[in-house]
Amino acid sequence: MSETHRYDAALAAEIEARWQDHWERHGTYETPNPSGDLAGDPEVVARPKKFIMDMFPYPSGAGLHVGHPLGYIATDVYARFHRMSGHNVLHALGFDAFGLPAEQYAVQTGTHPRISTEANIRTYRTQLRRLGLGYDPRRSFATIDPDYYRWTQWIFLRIFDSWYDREAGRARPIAELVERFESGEQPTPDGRPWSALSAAERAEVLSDHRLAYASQAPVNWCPGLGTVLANEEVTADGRSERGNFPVFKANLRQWNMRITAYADRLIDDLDSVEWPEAIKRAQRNWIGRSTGARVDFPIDGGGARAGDGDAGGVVTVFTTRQDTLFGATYMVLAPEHPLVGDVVPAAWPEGTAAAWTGGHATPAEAVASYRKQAAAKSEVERQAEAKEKTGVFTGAYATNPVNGERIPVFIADYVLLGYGTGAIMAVPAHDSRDFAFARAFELPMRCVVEPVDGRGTDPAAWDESFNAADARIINSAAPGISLDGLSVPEAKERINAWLSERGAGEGTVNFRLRDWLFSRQRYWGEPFPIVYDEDGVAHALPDEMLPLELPEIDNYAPRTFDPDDADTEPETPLSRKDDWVNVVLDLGDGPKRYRRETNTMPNWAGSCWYQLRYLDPRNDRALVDPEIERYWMGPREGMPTGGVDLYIGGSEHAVLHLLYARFWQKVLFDLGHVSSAEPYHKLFNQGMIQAYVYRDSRGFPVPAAEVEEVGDGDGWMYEGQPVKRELGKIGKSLKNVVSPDEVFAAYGADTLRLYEMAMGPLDVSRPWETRAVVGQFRLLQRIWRNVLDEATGEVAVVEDEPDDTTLRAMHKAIHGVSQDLEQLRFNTAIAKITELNNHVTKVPRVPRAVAETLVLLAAPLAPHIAEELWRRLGHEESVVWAPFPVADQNYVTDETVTCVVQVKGKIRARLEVAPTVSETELEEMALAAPGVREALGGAGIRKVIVRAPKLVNIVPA
Ligand code: ANZ
Repeated sequence: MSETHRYDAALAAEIEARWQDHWERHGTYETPNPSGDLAGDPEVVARPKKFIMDMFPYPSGAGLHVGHPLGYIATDVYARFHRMSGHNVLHALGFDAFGLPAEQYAVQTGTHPRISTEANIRTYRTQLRRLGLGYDPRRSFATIDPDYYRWTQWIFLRIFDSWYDREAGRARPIAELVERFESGEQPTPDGRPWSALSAAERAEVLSDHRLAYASQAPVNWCPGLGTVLANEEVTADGRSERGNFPVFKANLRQWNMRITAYADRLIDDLDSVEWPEAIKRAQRNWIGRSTGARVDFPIDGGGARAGDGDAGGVVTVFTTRQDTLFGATYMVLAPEHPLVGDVVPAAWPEGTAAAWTGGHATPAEAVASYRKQAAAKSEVERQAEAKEKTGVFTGAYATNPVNGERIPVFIADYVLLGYGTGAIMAVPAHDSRDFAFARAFELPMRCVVEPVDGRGTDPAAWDESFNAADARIINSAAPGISLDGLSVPEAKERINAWLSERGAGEGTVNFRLRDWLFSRQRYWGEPFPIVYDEDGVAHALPDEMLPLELPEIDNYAPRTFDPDDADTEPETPLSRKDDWVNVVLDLGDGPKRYRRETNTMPNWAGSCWYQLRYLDPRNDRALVDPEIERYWMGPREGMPTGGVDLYIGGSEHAVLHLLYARFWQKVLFDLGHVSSAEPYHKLFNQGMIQAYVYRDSRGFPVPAAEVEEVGDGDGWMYEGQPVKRELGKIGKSLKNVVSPDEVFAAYGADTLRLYEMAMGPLDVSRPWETRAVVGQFRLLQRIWRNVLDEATGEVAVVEDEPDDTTLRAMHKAIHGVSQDLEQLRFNTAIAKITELNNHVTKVPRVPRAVAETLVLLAAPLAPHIAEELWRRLGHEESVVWAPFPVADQNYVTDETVTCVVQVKGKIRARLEVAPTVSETELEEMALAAPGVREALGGAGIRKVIVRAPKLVNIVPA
């Protein structure tokens, strides 16, 4: 104990350490489950639940800086507030611990990634504990724990062992598909009976349906990292998000997750969750649902296979504007489209314009040369709106199915192979890219939609004007079909019907989303619970063989290559451990030789389901007990798809973690393992804490802590040289790291918590200012002094009732702080506490009721000092479980205000009303006032103008 009883850094440190120990010893933050090994107090279980979660951290070697805990403090305040407001609150934190940094560190130092990762986790735990975060310690885990990744592997196997039934709109066990093949209910692809297929053939058929499947396909190969990457991990300019290495398309056999099967539900269920609109939009755009049609165009090019009558003679396009089919005056295939080779004739058709040939002697030469040119560009470059359109004629012609017109077929790089069908019908009159191309190649245009008046002069506005509900189709009639006069939606419908009748296409929905590439050529990830038999058929390990633990190996490094060498192939670290790879196993049909899968799962796997493990962390029979899952996450009023009540994290995970986790949750939901179809009901993105970066004359950052301010605070010096100041991310590379440990030492954790919450609205980025932290420290000192005598340490409150003004100030604060905490407006809540505290400072002797209220209001934000004062005020029970005060509404509203009622501009009544009176209420009161009735004298009323709460103006008829 300090000698004086002044709230200073030493006293804060002593109080904080003492209560942190106390809370730990007493299991203060342990949350009871309704059943199972964490079952607890039924009275607490019976309360409404709140499951409050952070995006869990990756424990990096550098420990926490002051920017990291912003979200953790926010959820902690929210959780404490709800605990005090009568909820059973689940709040826990685990660690997302597989990942590249530990592996790279291992490669450099030879330290096993588990050792460095676990050391980092210990540092994090110490720092988080020092912040006074109220997590249930029994519910923490790391994704690298074999007890945890056992279930990651188990979920992988459930995904592997299921298929998507489109009719039922959900995943089902693959065994049920096998039954359908066996019974003939579902024909095999080549029509043979299921029993006639070999084991390998069956495996191949099933692989086309499994939600986790291995396939040979073009993938993102990053030689510089030695691994393949998911689309979500590749930047718009075709480089790895991590490390910024070039990424190439390579044809490799890899594991994929059939997330595309869920594309519709992933979009539709966004309507059931409370997420920031920007994140919903990012997901919708990433999934990219387009409703349109596929249309078949027969091609007669005279190429190798064209005209044979097989599929080689038909190119299918995807269009969202099938209503403009009559306006298609040429076709474009992506340069890499596999049918290009088939349609190219031996020689240029007679009369081919020189501009179309690119100066080449034959179509084959022209195509080969253009393909090479296109391969050198990234997708973004190819799609750039402003870019001059290039391309070359293939020498082939297609027939427009709707009017029999022959139209030339081009290849051009503005059409991408990976989208739709990789081929388009070009409608230059209504599509600006086609328009630019047609201009460049002097191709005909036909207007088939009448532009809506006043719009449609600028190609940039075409989309709107030619797509408008009042736009009409013109020039679109042929024998047997006419669209003329129809609106755009009507014409689309008519064409869809016509295409289906003729077998020439159909209405369809296209998605931008691709399946999720799920294997990595790394060591530090979950091993796949998959083995291959001698025919190369993949088998699931039986559940009893889980976890399949990562073996110890000598060399953790994935083989990396010259980052620019596309002609390399990945080599996994696990493949070098022969005795692990080649095994004899009994999978139920006797011992046989198998080869293990040597890829590992991507670092996203562990975070796809961790919300479920907090619920029932030690269950070794199931990933979560169904009753416990339903209790914490099941659907309820206002939450039709269930989920976590509040999830706080950064917005950078919009289409990565947040999309993958939703997908896994939905598969588990379909298979009946969970009752919630969405993992996270309410999502909130916190802003970033930035810090000043100081740069020298060469632009290099200098250590921010050693910079001195000069002049009027608008100049800065480092080692005698002037430096420039800007705001930036906190990090080692910018030399502006502020460690929470420094703040703990100077003021304590309660001050740090208050400061971070007071900096501004939670979702806004804000600059860290070490100098400003003391402001919150002073608030705590004043609260302390209002409760205790600093000289004696004795409680200084009196047992008198507060006077009326104090009661009003108190109840107003209770009311405002409760609302603010509920709405995550922590900064304004602190302002209200400050206001009440200032009021109390002016009261000569502080009544106990106000002092206690002040402590309770501050408890979620500054739990240590609150706990200490609460105890000194004589309470035996922890403040953590004390009821949050409830405002008496009688004191919340200001007494009354005077409302003037006028009739024809003359004052006829004065009413004393509540300031919150509603307009209708006020109108009724005004009309009922005797003076008003007299003035009206039975005349009707023409108009009543109400300006609540102060004025009503009545105009008689
Ligand atoms: C004819 C047409 C007329 C089109 C018109 C648009 C406007 P979203 O909405 O993004 O799905 N398209 C189709 N596949 C393509 C590919 N692989 N590469 C480049 N462009 C492609 O866009 C669908 C539209 O983009 C399709 O509709 C097609 O052009 C083009 F007035 O067909 B449209």
